[in-house]
Amino acid sequence: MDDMTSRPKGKHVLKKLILYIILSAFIISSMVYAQSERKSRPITPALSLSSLFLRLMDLNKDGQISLEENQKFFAEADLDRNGMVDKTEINKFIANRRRKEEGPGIGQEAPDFTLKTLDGEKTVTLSQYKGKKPVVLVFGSYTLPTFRTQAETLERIYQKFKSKSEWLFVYIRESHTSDESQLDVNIEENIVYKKPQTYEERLAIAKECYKKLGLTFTAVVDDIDNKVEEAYAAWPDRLYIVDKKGKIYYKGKKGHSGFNPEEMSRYLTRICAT
Ligand SMILES: [Ca+2]
Ligand SMILES: [Ca+2]
Repeated sequence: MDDMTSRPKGKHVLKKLILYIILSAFIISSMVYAQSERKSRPITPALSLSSLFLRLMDLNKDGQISLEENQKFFAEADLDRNGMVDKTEINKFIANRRRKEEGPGIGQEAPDFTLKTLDGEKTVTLSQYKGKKPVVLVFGSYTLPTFRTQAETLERIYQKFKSKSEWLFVYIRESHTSDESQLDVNIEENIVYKKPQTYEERLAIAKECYKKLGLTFTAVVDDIDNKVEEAYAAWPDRLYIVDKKGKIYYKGKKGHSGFNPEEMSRYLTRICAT
C-alpha cells in the first residue's frame, strides 16, 4: 500500500520540480534578454534628451530649430564666450530655459519692466503701481484667434474693476503670421500680417488690434527683443495679477485653454476685497 501511495507523490514532486526549472529558466532568460536590450538600445535616453533640447531651443514652437534659434542658443549657452558649449554650460542652459518656460511663480516678485504706450508718448513702469493697486497684466497679440474671442469678456471685467485695479495690455510677439503658421480663420477675418521685424511694425499691428477689439485699458508694446514676454513666459497669451506689493497673485496658464478671464476675475474679486 505504501508503495502505491508513495509513487504518485514522487511523480507529483517531480512534476513540480520540472515546472519550477522551466519557470526559473524563463525568468532568467527574460532578465538576460531585457538586460541585453538595454545594452543594445542606449537610444531611448538619447531620444528623450533630444526631445527636451528641441522643446527648449524651439522658441516659436514650430517643431524645428531655425538658424536664428540655434544662434540664440549659442549666445545664451556659451557663458565664457570661448566659442564652444561644454556640458556645464548645457546644464545651465537647460535649467535657465526651463525657468523661462515657467515664468514667475505665485508669491514671487513680478519682473519689472518699462514699455512705451501705443501713442508712443508715454512709458509705463510696472513698479509705479506698487503700494497703490493690484495690476492685471493681459498678454496677447492680434493674430491669435482665441485671444480675440476673449477681448469682449476682458473689457467687461475691466469696466467692472477699473476703479479698484490697474490694467495693462502688453502687446507681444504675433502668434500666427502669414510667413509663419498662417491660419484659415485669420485669412477669413483679414488678419494677415508678416512677422514684424521692427518695433514700429509690431506697433502698427498693436494699434490695429487695440482699435478693432474695442479695448479701452492702457496698452503697451513689448520691444522686438521680446524681453517682457520672455520674463513672464507669456507667449502666445497669458493673464497675471500682480498684488500691491509687486508679487504675483494670480498666474493663468498659457495658450488656448489656460487663458481664462473669468477665472482671473474671481481672483481679482478676492484681491480687490482685501
Ligand atoms: Ca523653431
Ligand atoms: Ca563655452
